[in-house]
Amino acid sequence: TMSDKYNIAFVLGGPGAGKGTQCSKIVEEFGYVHLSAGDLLREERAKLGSEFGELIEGHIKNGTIVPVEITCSLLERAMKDSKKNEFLIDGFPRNQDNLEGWNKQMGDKVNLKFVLFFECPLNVCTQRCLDRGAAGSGRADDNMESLKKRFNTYMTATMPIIEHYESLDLVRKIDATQSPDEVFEEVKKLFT
Ligand code: UP5
Ligand code: MG
Repeated sequence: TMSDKYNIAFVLGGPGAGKGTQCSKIVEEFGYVHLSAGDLLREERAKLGSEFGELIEGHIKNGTIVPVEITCSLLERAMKDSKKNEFLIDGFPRNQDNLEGWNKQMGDKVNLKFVLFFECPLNVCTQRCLDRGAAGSGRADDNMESLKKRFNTYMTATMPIIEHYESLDLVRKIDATQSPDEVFEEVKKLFT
């Protein structure tokens, strides 16, 4: 039955579209567990003696995508450790390698409810990330040089994944240009 599987929603959208911000609101109101693949990778990178630290750092600075074996294992471990059953998986899957690796490792263990897609134009996303960098985010990729690369990866590698899920009628598209509260009004409708 469905009930012995994890219920998940993937959360996608460009860099700075507001995935993390909206996930926090969903957690508050609907009690999902939020797992940001980027946050898990940054945590893993920061671990003393992590064998993947340098590899992760390189990918994040260049806006390229970490091999799926690493990301998928971090996600599965976090899911197990949480002892919960409902997850928002934020910022994943981002390319074909991610999609195939996930399906192979997790396909039988999850029920994918939908893919929440935050649509936000490049200029708005860029400004949000630059503002966050200027405010001291400490993120190695909140600078113009990394942002150009993040966007390039998003357009060439991640959009095809969104299109794949669109063809399965699983994408729920949200205009992410309004204020966080206004965006959340739209998000809520999908969870109630
Ligand atoms: N903000 C948010 N919503 C706003 C709104 N409605 N109006 C005005 N401002 C708004 O928001 C970004 C900023 O904008 C914040 O300052 C926020 O206050 C403001 P946030 O909610 O953080 O947006 P988010 O979409 O989560 O942006 P993030 O920068 O996290 O997106 P990315 O997708 O670029 O970053 P992520 O952490 O997912 O990935 C980083 C890198 O990790 C990738 O480039 C890649 O190298 C690597 N990675 C992998 O290799 N594999 C993975 O599976 C995942 C990541
Ligand atoms: Mg994020």
